[in-house]
Amino acid sequence: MSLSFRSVPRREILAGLVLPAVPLVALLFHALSGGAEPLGPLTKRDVMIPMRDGVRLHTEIYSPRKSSEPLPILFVRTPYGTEDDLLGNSRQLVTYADLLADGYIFVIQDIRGRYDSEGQFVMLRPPRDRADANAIDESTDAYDTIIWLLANVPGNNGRVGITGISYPGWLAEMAALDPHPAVRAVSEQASIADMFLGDDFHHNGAFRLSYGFEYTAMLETSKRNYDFQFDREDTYNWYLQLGPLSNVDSLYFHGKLPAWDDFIAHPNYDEFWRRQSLASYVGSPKVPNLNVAGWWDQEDFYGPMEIFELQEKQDARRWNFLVVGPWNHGGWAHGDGRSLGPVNFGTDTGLYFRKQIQVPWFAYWLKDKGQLPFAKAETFQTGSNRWISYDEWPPRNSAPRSLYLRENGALSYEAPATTRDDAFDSYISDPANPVPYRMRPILPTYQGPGWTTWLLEDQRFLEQRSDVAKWVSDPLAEDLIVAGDIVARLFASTTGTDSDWIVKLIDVYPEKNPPNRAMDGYELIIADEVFRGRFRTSYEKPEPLVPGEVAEYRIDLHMNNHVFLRGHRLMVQVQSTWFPLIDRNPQTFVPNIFLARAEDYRAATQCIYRNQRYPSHVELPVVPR
Ligand code: PG9
Repeated sequence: MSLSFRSVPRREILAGLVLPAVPLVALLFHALSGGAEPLGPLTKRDVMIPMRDGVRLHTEIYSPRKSSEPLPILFVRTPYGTEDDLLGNSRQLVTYADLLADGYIFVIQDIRGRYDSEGQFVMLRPPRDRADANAIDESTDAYDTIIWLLANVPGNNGRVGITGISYPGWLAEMAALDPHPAVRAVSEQASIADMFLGDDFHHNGAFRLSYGFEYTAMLETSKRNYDFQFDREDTYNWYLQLGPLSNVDSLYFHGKLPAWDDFIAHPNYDEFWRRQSLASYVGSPKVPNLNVAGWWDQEDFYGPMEIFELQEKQDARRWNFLVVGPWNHGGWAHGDGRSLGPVNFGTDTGLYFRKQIQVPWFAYWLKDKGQLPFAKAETFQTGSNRWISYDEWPPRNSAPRSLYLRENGALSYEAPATTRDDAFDSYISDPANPVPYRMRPILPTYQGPGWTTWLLEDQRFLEQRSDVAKWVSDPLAEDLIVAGDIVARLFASTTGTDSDWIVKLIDVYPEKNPPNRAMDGYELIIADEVFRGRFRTSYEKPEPLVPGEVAEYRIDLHMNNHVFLRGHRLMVQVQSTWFPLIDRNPQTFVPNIFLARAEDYRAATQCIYRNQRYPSHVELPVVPR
């Protein structure tokens, strides 16, 4: 027998009316639960739950019919709809199949203003003003829902776990800021933490054009997801022909999409971004929190790492946990996780996470069962391809070691000795011909597999570009283990008055790679980031760069856990466009790039220095062997 579903039509609180079991989903569950059916079919209820201000939120409740004991509630909130299949059951049941097979009442809810919920949607609604007793936010909506669930869902054990991936992960984190006492565990997974500094909309102040544009259109055109209709296949061309960013509103959005209006109104790190940033709210965890991230997350890697770090500063109760695996955005939630793009990890990382980490972790807090699966952090070390459990993250035993950009395209542990002013490499960055961030054609973000694996694309596709500078090490004589924060220190000048700097740290496979010939000579990104030069001294008050003057840029390439294997080489690439992932920097300082004119976009000559005074390098957190 298998877990199966009984479906009821969507209406306000329906009692008793139960349709026949749904065979398709039942079969799927049968497979996912290994054929066991401890809990019988699930009953679905579709309800509208009133919040404190009278707004009602559409909520689906799936309860096992055969449990011998009261069960905890697993609660997910979402702006993307409950994703009902043709038979009316949420596809999210499959995402959480391993957990549900362990025995939970599953609840999924449309947030305010989305899909079948009432009220108004606000993109990443900031926490309420506590001085206003009538104010609401995502935290109060979670709280009010839980009050209702505890009173109205039979068979619950009085405990609630909240989880979600990405926007739903952020919603879980918001619920955890001010949790209802019944919330005993939260797992934010790929939550955003700061949309100006590191997540979907900007990185270090550089605007993520394709994502920012397409996501805003998707969420704010209608209550239901909407796909912007491009008139051609390759969006690289579309975005280039768009011209300056100001054309977005004049040609397409016409001031009707609030999130886009906010991008224009807040080009710098002001109160708007600070109010939204989790750094303003997250401190000591109020409930146990399992933070989950993927090394190749193309959307929100910064968020979960930042939340873990913020909570780690005040974690006296040891309620702060971290799991990072070799995944793209949300990749831990489906499939076996044995490979990503062309990279094979030799083990089922996704299954391991779902069965060996997520299930026991929630069972420990919500059912008083078993043991915690690890103490503080468990991260997958790529290269050696194994899970490592840590009492502390980043690990204490790593120490920074500098890898210098040198003459003739070399990378070396030895700092440059030359004092020559002309010891630099240079390239021309032309906004009229920006470097594509992945191989073209670049389909719309959510179309095809391109977006979800672009971070793993072979960087040799850029070989012919003269505007990508690169430096390569000799083949490694022994394995190089890197665990912790990787930081680039770039000394650079431009002939313009503003500039972007993109740095990539790449693992170069041997020309002949016998374990997997498909990876011969492959150039795999391990760490990367963009920095918008105008914010060099302050994100609040950008300043023009002085043409020709060398400036230092500290660019955090973020945490990692990777072994560069013997025989591999390291490569650093630097470029100034990454299009249309990042909007083109005009390279002429203007107060607000969203209002730049076509004539502000100009080519500039970029110089990356490598002498005694300006020793550009990358700091690697090296673990002794
Ligand atoms: N990366 C998506 C997102 C999260 C939060 C705000 C905006 C976008 C997501 O996958 O949900």
